Amino acid sequence: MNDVITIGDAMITFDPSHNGPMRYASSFERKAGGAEFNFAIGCARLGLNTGWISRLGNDEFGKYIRNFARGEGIDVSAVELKEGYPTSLNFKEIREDGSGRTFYYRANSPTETLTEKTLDEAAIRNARLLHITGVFVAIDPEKNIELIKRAVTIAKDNGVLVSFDPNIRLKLWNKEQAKQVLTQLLPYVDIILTGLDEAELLFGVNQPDEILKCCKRYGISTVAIKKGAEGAMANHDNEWIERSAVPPQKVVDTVGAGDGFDAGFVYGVLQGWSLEKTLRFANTIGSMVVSVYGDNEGLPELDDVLVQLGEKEFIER
Ligand code: KDG
Repeated sequence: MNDVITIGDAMITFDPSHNGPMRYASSFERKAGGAEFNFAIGCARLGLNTGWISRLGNDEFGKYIRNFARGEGIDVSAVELKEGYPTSLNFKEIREDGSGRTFYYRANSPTETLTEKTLDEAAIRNARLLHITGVFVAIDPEKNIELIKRAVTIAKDNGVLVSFDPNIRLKLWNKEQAKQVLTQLLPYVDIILTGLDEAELLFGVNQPDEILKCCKRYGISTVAIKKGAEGAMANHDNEWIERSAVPPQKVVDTVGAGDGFDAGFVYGVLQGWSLEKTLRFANTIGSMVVSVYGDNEGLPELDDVLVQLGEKEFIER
């Protein structure tokens, strides 16, 4: 039985060897990324039994990603390699402040072969929490919204918590389409992990109390608002808890910080921690991620977070 299950694609991520416009980057390091994939890695490193439902190309890149996930201890029994669908690619541009742009090559995605019929329903039924994000839906909105609706229905019918990060990627779809499609998922969500801009896109409001009201209308019981360098706030039982960000040692690459926060938040929820403790933990992970190049290399193991929080001694040698 897994603690956590997630559904989504992963891509080969090419990280440039130097910062600046990508057209001038002539050498790249081959890595792997993808929002749900990063989340799964984050959970697994914290010690949660984590499963990932996906499809990759039956090619060298697909095999690399599956091996990578397996090496992280992720249950890949619901990951299949598909002939005729190349594993997707993502070239990154990184700017001096650590922010970046992505250039996707994800047409003909292997996840097109992941359908309601081929969904591993038992993997969802047997988990404690299902994590979904808007990225996977955006790859093929018409098909994937039905697939994810099926997944969250199974979760609800079996008492599995549902966490949702809108993860709006405007390179994959436009705002109107994202809103129209993603709001269909909200009635099934228990925990929303969102940026303010994403909440505004979904709900048309941008003040925390207004966002909370909208979430309540959908029956969402826990709301976490991620504010990047300003930290995060969360609400369960009507009380807002706000925590400033943990200042990172340095900011080199901000991609994946939100996925790390999500993994940390879900970890706290599954441990039954207070919102305060959960936020502090999740913020710490977000800050650790931005200090390391790569979409998931900075995701810490549990002990690393505890050292960072001053709850465990760091022994160098
Ligand atoms: O959240 C980080 C991911 O978005 C990144 O690893 C890859 O751009 C990406 C995507 O769309 O999944």
